[in-house]
Amino acid sequence: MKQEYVELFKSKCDDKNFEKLKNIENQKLHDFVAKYTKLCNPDSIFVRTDVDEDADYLRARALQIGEEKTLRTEGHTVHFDGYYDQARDKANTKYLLRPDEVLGSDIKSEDRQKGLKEVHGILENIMVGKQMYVCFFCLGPTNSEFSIPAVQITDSTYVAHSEGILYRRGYEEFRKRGNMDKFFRFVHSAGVIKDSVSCDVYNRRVYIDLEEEMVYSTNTQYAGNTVGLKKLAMRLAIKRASQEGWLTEHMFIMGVNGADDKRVTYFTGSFPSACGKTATAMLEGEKIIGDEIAYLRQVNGKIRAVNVERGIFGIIQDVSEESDPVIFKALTTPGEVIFSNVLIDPDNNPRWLGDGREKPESGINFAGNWGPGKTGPDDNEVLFSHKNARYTIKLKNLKNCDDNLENPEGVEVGGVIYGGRDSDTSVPVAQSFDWAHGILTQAAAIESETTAATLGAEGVRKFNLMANLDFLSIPIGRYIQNNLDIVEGAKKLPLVFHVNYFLKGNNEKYLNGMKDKHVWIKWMELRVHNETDAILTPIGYIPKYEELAILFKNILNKEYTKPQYEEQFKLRIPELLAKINRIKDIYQKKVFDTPHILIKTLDEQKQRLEECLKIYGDYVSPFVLEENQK
Ligand code: SPV
Ligand code: MN
Repeated sequence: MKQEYVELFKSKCDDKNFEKLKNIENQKLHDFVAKYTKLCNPDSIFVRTDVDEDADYLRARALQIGEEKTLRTEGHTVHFDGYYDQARDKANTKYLLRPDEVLGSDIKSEDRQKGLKEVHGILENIMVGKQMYVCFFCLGPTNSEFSIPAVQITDSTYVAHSEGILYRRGYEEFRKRGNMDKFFRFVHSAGVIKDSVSCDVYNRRVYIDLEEEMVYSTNTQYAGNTVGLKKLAMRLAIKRASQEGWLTEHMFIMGVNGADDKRVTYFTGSFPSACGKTATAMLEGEKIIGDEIAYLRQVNGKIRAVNVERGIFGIIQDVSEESDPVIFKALTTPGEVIFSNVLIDPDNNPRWLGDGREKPESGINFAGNWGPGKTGPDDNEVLFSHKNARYTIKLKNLKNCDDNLENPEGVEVGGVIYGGRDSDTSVPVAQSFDWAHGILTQAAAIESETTAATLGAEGVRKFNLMANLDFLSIPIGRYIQNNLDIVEGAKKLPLVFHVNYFLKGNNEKYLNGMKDKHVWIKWMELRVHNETDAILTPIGYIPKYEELAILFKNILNKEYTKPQYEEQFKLRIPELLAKINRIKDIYQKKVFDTPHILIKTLDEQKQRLEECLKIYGDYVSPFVLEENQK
């Protein structure tokens, strides 16, 4: 270590923390920590290694300084984000690009020099009076070709504590790799804190420097903006994956048991925020590996995936004993859980929207003391718990956690699922003709009605290919091409499925129950093993009534009627055509590097639908299509 750094670090660290830094022999790391120590100017530095004692220190410190508070159940704590800091800040999240770099108009960017200057200005002396935490993690399982080491600097105990739950420890990985050059770096400061929350929202920035594989985040605490290893690392990993020929996806990974419980088939699934992604990965009786981000590689002719994380930062709205028994149990029994932006009732228990219990009358939430009719500083009504309230837990504390979570080789992917919030167009489940058809007509065409997971209006239909648009760090066309290329030369390809849990009838009521997704996934599992027939339609294969009726009976003990099936699975051709036109319009007008095959494939689908319309009319019963195939 340079003598200059020895003096600097010794002036901020006690002996133990100094040794921890010194014991990593990596010049680039020391340069990084030194630079931000000088710039941010904390009072002291704590270094998080892989020992439990360090994790315990951060949790205790969060309680000590008030960024978290204890709740009634042992191990449970609560953190509040500021009133205006309840979700990802898309407007202030930008890529720093050189003048000759272009990502496309859908991806926010800023001139690199200008952005670096601005954010370094904001960071100057930002940690005066605070402690700085230097934390080492590993994205993906350790000791794996998927592993990416990462270091986080933050002055937030909540961020450091959350990260410790969500990510694998990486200090030894850094020590082992010595003078490596490639690791992700994150600098975060919550900035000025009042009543334990960030309050300088005008200087909230999330700037991503792809060239240096580094992200800056200031004046925010909300995890989606601050926990470097989550959505910020995802952006860096998308770029790195593109350069190296693998994929970073906004996907869960789950194992689905076969009917005789002798086989497990792994699925990955991409859904925009708050569209049932975690609820799918958590289906009772199945196995979860991850609910959020996956790395995928082709290995020996097969597609394999790992969970980048080892925990869940999940939306807590509508989590009840009835709807999500596994999570509900974890959230109501002792164990390490951080709740954020829920209501704390007078008994010091957390309460959230749709928890299946009687509505609370009073408590404390992100807006202060709460009671019915409460309004916030912007005069909007404040619900007792925020719609984007979250919980943070370790996967291994769940009884359905799959043994392969830490498998350095990941799991073989049998099927890939794409979903969105769509009230009037797509059937509940369909299988694409093949990989390219799925990627181009389903994955690249995801639209979803917006939710509370990002700041801004809700319920607006937004294009969101692979549920990854918010995180793309490469041009859209390039990203689609990478998704096509990953299976090139593969011996066994995953099947591609599309689901829609949000289809509504004429009366605006959902056509499906929350649990029906379990039937769809068991159908997909059978399809992967070629054990069930399907109906060929212009958009792909859909299930047959008889098969679903059996699955509904076996899995949910429910009668599934022909009229229900017909209403859910009828092809809504005018809506399907309108969607193709919307998607084509985006790819032709807004995306500068659309692969030719995309338009061609959409046109073919359009033609099939138009022919179908000519024969059968606007709305086509699945029974009619089936009959015609005989
Ligand atoms: C999402 O919005 O997709 C999330 C939460 O998973 S966040 O970490 O905010 O991105
Ligand atoms: Mn997500």
